[in-house]
Amino acid sequence: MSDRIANAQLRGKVMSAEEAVQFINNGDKVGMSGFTGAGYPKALPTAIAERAKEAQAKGEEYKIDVFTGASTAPDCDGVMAEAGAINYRAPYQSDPSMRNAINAAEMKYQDIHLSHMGMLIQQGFFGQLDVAVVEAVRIKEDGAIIPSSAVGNNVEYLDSAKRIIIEINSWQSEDLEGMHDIWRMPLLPNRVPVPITSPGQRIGSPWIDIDVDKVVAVVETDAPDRNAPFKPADEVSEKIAGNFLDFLEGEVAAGRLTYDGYIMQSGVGNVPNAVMAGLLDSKFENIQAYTEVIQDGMIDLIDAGKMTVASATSFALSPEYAERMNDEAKRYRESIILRPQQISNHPEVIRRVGLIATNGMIEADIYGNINSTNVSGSRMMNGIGGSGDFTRNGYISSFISPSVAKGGAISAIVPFASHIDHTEHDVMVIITEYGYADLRGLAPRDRVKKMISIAHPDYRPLLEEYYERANKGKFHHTPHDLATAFSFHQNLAETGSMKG
Ligand code: 0RQ
Repeated sequence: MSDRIANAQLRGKVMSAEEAVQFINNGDKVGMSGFTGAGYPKALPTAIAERAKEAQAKGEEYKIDVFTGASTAPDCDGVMAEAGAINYRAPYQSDPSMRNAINAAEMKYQDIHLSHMGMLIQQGFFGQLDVAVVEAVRIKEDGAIIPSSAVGNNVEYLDSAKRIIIEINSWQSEDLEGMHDIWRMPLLPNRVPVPITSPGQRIGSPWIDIDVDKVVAVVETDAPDRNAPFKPADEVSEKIAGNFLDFLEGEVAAGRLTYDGYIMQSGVGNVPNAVMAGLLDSKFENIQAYTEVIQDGMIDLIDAGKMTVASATSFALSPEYAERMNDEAKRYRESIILRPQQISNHPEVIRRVGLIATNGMIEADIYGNINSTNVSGSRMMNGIGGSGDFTRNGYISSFISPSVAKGGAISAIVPFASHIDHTEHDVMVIITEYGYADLRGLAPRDRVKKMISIAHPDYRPLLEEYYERANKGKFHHTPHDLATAFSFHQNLAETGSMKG
């Protein structure tokens, strides 16, 4: 294993996670690697959880603030949340235990645009970062590190932290070396343009330079990234994929897109993964991705010769595909680039390359406002993730979702979104299994009919009734009846179904 640690000074820092956790104190601000179940530290989170439990048993407090790239996994966010080890967490999570702790106010959570997080740390808005805990594939002779299956905010955390702990994970393929493209964004007032003009362009180095003297511990691990497998596509997700393709075909017919060179961004989830499966049999060729995560569907597109390049900040692969990536990283690194998330999600590059953004949603309202995060306005699901970065700046922004959730008890189309992450100004197209609502160029009142047409048939009469009622009011630009605008959500709370 130590042949993965080529720097002599850092070889002298190898210790167990139990020893290394002594460098993380109560109240510390800790920046961790990790993005959508990839590249997160495998040993320190459990050691942190154990330390918190020991402190609690003695009636002492041990809680830390944790910043990551995005979500991690049960052996990272899960163990720390279950042990009550976290005071504050940002910028994104999707762990069931952590979600429960957040919604029970047992810990604080701030849901932050993913492109902002590293920058906010560097600019000092959170105070001094104490420790960076970063997983790497190997340490070079000069101490620079090769990141593993995610880059996330590693650069900003390593640059900003007082102390550094590196986890060297021998499960991660050494052939990932060469896949990363590390470029540092200078801080204000020294900003420069990000010199990326197409998704496949490399602008930096394949390693991260670090201040070797800040490294207090190196911990060796051998554990897989733990991502949940995707649900197999069902009839509904296949229909959504079909409607998404119809939409793309319409863009080709209108001369706004060609079959050659569509640039995609895709959110994580079962439905986005099914949409990518739909593209496999489509007429689209030479697809490129400028996105934040590489999911199974993109690997299939690369293997089929349909996708030429995928630029992202991490993998979000099922266990089967993660093993395949480990075996064949040498081949895949020809067509995959992993960048810092400040760059993978950078508004300037997103606008320049002209991508089509496609993300999941919790609900949309009849005017096209989108709730991505809070069920019934208050219950945090995951977070906004990168959906805001891409929706606001994409050439076209789209949202895809089944028309109902929880066996039909919840409609994805509601009178008024109970929380708004993406406003009507940013949202262009919404797609369900019943078709797509193209909202471009439409005034609010003209959007309503299109939105109701993609709602589940059971909910269409209820939405029509609401709109009629809303129109009895005095003002008609965006008609609402505030007394009943949340009646769907109230019904759900009172009866268990939005139908009432
Ligand atoms: O719950 O798993 O208990 O059955 O949400 O829903 O339909 O499988 O869809 O996997 O695409 O997730 C919005 C959560 C959709 C996701 C959301 C319940 C539903 C199910 C999953 P179960 P589906 P998806 C890239 C960009 C925000 C972040 C983002 C998300 C579970 O897309 O988190 O886009 N997006 N980031 O039953 C109650 C509703 C519901 C609902 C769905 N209206 N009310 N529950 N569900 N709609 C990623 C990153 O940035 C890292």
